[in-house]
Amino acid sequence: MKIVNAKVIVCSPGRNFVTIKIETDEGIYGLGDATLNGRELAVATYLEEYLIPCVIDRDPFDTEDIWNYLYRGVYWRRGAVNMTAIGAIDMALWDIKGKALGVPVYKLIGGKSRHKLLAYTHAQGMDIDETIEKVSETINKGFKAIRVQSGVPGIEKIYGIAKDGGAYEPAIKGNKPDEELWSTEKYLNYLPDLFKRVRKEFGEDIHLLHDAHHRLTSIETARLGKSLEPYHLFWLEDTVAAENQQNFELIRQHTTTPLAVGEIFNTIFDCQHLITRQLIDYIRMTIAHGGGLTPMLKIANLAGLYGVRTGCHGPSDLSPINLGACLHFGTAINNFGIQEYMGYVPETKEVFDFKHQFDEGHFYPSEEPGLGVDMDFDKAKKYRYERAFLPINRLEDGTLYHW
Ligand code: KDG
Ligand code: MG
Repeated sequence: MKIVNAKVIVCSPGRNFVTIKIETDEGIYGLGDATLNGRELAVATYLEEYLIPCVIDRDPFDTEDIWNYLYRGVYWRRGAVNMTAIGAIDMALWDIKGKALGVPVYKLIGGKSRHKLLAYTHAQGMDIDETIEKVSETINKGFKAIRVQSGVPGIEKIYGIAKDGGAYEPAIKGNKPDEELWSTEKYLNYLPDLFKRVRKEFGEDIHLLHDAHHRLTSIETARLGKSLEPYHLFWLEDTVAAENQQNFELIRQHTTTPLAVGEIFNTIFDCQHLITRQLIDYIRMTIAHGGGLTPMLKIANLAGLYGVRTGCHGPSDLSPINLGACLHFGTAINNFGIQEYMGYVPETKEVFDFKHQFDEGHFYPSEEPGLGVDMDFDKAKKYRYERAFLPINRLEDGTLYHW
C-alpha cells in the first residue's frame, strides 16, 4: 500500500478545526486532527509545505519509521506546531492501518484492557451557587467525574467560565488576543469554600477535578493542595507554569492532593522527570499535540512503570478525531486513568461523524475499523475559518501573567 495524496482541511463548524486526510492507492483514507487552538494556520501550512511531500509514496503501515523520519528530519525538533503536524499524520496512518485490516485501532496497539472508559466533563458557574446548580445538572446527566470551576469575586473574567452560562470557548475572533485580569490571592482565598460546598451538597461518591491553568507558584500550589485535601480531589490540574519540571518537587513535599499536568507538553522530554521522579499522578498529554499514537504509547508505557496514569486532554477545541484516537489509546493501555470530554456543538457534530458510544459517564469504544470517526467534507466547506486568539492574562497592576 502506498500514500498517493494528502490534503489539509481547515473549517469552522462552531470553532476552527484543522484536519489532514491521507489517501492511499487502495482507495482507503485516514484522518488526523491537526488543530492547535489559536495557531491553526501555522500547522496547516507546515503540513502542506513540509510534511505532506515527505510522506507521498510511503507505505502507511511504516508508522515507526515515518514518525522518526518526520521527527528527526526537522532537525530543530519538538515544539507545538511541529508535533501537532506530526501527530496528525501519525493519527491518520493508524486510521488507515485499522481500515486496511478491518479492525478498530485499539486492537493494533494492545487490544482491550477495559470495556469502558471513565470520562469527566466540566461544570462551571459565575459564583458558588450557580456552580452547585451546574454540578447537579451534570450529575443528573450521568457523569461520575466533574471538573468544577467557579467565578471568583473581584475577578471580572476568569478561565473556564462563560459569562452567558453557555459552553466555554476561550478563543475569541479578532485581530488581537482578549485581555483578562488575575489575582492569585482572591482565587486562593475563595477556592476551598467552593469545594467544601460541593462535597457538602453531593457527598463523596462523585469524582471532583479542578484546573488552575498554570497560574500559581509551587508554594501557592502547596497551600492550595493542602487546603483542598479534606475534599479528596481526583486531581488538581496545571497549577504551575509547567516548563519547569522542578516546580513539582516542592509541591509534592507538601500535599497529598493528586496532581495532573501535560496538556501543553508535546514530547516525552517535557515530562520524563515528572514521571520518573513520581512527581505527578496523571499525565495529560493528548494524541494530537503529543505527536500521535506512536510516541504516546511509549510515554504511557514509561508512565505505567512509575504508577502514573493517563488523563488525555480532550477539550472541544480538539476535533472528534483526536477524541477517537484517545479512546483507542485509553482502551488499549493498562494505565488509563480518565478521559476529558466537553462535548461538541451541533455544527461540529454535523461535520464529524463520531461512532463511539457514551453512556452514564463512560465511553464505549466503537468496533468500526480505524479510529471510528469520519468527516463530511462537503458540509465542512460551509463553515469558513476565521482567526481566533486565546486570551492573555495580566495581574491587577498590569504585569503580563500566565493565561
Ligand atoms: O485551547 C486551550 C484549551 O484547550 C485549554 O484551556 C483547556 O485547560 C483546558 C482543559 O483542561 O481542558
Ligand atoms: Mg487544563
